[in-house]
Amino acid sequence: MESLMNDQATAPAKADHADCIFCKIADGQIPARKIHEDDKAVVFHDINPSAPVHFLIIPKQHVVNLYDGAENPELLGHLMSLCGPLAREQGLQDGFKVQINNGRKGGQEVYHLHIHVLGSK
Ligand code: IU
Repeated sequence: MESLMNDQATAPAKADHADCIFCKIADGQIPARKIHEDDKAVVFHDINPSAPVHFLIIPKQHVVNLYDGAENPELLGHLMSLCGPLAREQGLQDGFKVQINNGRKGGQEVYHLHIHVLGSK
């Protein structure tokens, strides 16, 4: 457990998120192809898609990953609840994949929590 928790040390400190690109997408400073926005979340098409449909669900508040996100299960539930309806809206009626990369060994490149939703029509 401790070694897993230590993985978060490779992420920028929570207070250091002024340069976080997903915070900038969330607040509109950087443009993205948004498909949904509400008071807690923003959803946009991945800039470098790995599937015909590939979008990212992010919290508006800066959450690093699922280590950090454990503090806010309600927010995690909200983000997850968006997957199905938005997948359907994007034409993925017959199924889709969900992926969350966490920390250095989890392949996380952007240290602002995001849920990948992937599929083909
Ligand atoms: P990862 O889970 O942190 O490994 O994935 C980051 C994803 O964010 C990756 O699929 C990028 O293509 C995507 N992305 C983006 O959509 N827009 C951006 O401005 C940046 C990364 I930087």
